[in-house]
Amino acid sequence: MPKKDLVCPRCLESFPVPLLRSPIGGPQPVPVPRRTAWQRFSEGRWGGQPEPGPSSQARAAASDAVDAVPVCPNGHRLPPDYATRATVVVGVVGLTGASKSTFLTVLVDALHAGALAPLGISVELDENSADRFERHYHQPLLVDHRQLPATQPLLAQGESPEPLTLVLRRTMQGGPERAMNVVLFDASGEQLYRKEDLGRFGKFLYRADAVLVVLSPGMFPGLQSVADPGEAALGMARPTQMLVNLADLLRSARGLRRDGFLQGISAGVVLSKADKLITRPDFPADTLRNPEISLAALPTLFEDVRHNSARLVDFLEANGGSNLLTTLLTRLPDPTVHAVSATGSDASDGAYPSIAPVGCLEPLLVLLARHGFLPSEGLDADDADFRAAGDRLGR
Ligand SMILES: Nc1nc2c(ncn2[C@@H]2O[C@H](COP(=O)(O)OP(=O)(O)OP(=O)(O)O)[C@@H](O)[C@H]2O)c(=O)[nH]1
Ligand SMILES: [Mg+2]
Ligand SMILES: [Zn+2]
Repeated sequence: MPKKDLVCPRCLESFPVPLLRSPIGGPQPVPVPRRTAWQRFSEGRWGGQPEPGPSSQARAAASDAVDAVPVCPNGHRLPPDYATRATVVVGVVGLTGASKSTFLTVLVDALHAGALAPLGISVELDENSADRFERHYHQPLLVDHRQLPATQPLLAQGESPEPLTLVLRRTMQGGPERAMNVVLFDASGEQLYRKEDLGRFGKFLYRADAVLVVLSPGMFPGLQSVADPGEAALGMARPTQMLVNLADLLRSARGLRRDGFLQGISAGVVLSKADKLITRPDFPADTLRNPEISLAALPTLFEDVRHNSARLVDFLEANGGSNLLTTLLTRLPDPTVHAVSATGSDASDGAYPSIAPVGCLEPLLVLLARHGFLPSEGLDADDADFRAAGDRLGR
């Protein structure tokens, strides 16, 4: 299999090898051999001793090369060691006002605060993302408790959605450390609906290894009593068209036919703002939860995910979402549906009294399992059937 291209965590451009930018010159596309650890060690120790071999000019050039920074073709500096880790690019998609930015904010905040520590996973935000995350997401929502503004659409050519990059590190007991880049990007809703905008935005979705589709309950005909202003008027045709466009785009990016299997792509569905649904008698309220997280409990957690996902599909179908759900389930690879509340409650007058996220981690845990970063036992129907059979046999 050909080696996967790298992807820039700033502009999502993909490229085979990083360019090297010297601190004094422009990009230099030829990789320059680095000095060995031994050379650096010995020079520092016995500096001033002219080494036999390269001229002083050649040494100066080599020294520039050491200081050269790896960059993408657009000149964005790559985070340290970025190219040595596998990267999963996650597109968070959904119509305007679905809760994409709000969900992303509480998710990244929880990860950064150590939510995956019980699984032996540490999470770091790369330097550039950390700054943007603080100013545009964390401070307004989680410190000031204000509603986030609508995400700006990408208008100009060359603009990119400015993703947030996380580095996940997992230390297996006694085993080698494994690390992965997770690049999350937030999409302005309207650009996933209109065909001409999808062309511009599609450039980024082309590169997605995972999609998290965020659906607001208010757009389902049976759930209009919980709609936010403007939501109920959207109707079901738009979100359905958005999913058809998205599925077509993911396939055409991989040269697949319309019904081709999307190998290596994972899909999760977030039923957002589920705090507004818990008082409805037909809503399976226990699907909105913060489950205990541990390696030992993961298989059970994933079995619950599958079970709850089926119940949420039934709930949404009964509330007028049949076409949309059919589109989702037939065009995206094996999606799981999750009840999520990013804030725990509605905002009033633009502010939240408090913020208590529920269910935000679950879609990410499934994503990590689908991309091989966590064991996936329990996620596939076969696993569960096998276990059930084992239980019946008294094993
Ligand atoms: N009750 C409740 N309301 C929420 C929740 N998450 C978001 N909302 C509401 O939905 C609004 C829109 O959320 P955003 O996160 O800005 O939506 P978005 O998908 O990023 O929208 P665009 O940027 O326009 O594409 C928020 O301002 C809140 O009023 C939630 O978990 N519970
Ligand atoms: Mg937004
Ligand atoms: Zn770039």
